[in-house]
Amino acid sequence: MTDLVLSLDVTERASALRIARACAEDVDAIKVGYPLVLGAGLGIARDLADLGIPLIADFKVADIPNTNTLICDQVFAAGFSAVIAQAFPGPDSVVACVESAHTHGGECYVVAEMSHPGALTFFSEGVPEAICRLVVETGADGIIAPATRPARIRALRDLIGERKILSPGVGAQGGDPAEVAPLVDGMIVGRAIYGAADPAAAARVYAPYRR
Ligand code: NUP
Repeated sequence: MTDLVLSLDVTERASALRIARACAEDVDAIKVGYPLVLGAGLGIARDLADLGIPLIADFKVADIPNTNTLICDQVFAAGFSAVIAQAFPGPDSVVACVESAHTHGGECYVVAEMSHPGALTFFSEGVPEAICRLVVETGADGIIAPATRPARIRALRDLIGERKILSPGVGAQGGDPAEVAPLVDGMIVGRAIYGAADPAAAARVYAPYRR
């Protein structure tokens, strides 16, 4: 039904590689963000990419267009195949990420609505819907939408057509995989897998929901 994306938010290179190798058969992609890159260095991306698993850069890129281009070019040169950007800097900033991604044969996802409780302070009152329109206009490949609010995933799906939805919030944040998996293209799971005593076994819990 959906891809399983492991959010690898550990901070040590050895742990990251051990968990990634253990889970390689049981996940479809690995998402890497600031915790791991700041802890282990950007070279961790090449090490993980060499395992043959697609890598998503969760840097929530949110700057002026020129800086976004510089950031995304580094992301794709490092071995990532997708990048996550924020929409609030505006369409030209998102276009910079999309163009860099597509130039490198990669993808760009845009955060439409975040999964934590406080997200509703600003991701509300039509903002996620406006972001979805921006995603269509800019040619981005998909959105990040909250597994903690399946009704919102359904609402945003109607606005983005064939574009993809990656959804964090299953597991530690309380999202229910049985409810979320049929609604999304990728379910992002972090602590419930990498924090388990046996990460591979924890990843296999999600096997019934994978396509
Ligand atoms: O809205 C978002 N919610 C979220 O949790 C957007 C995200 N990118 N994330 C990320 O997904 C978060 O930073 C973490 O890396 C992962 C979820 O991890 P966990 O709650 O499953 O441990």
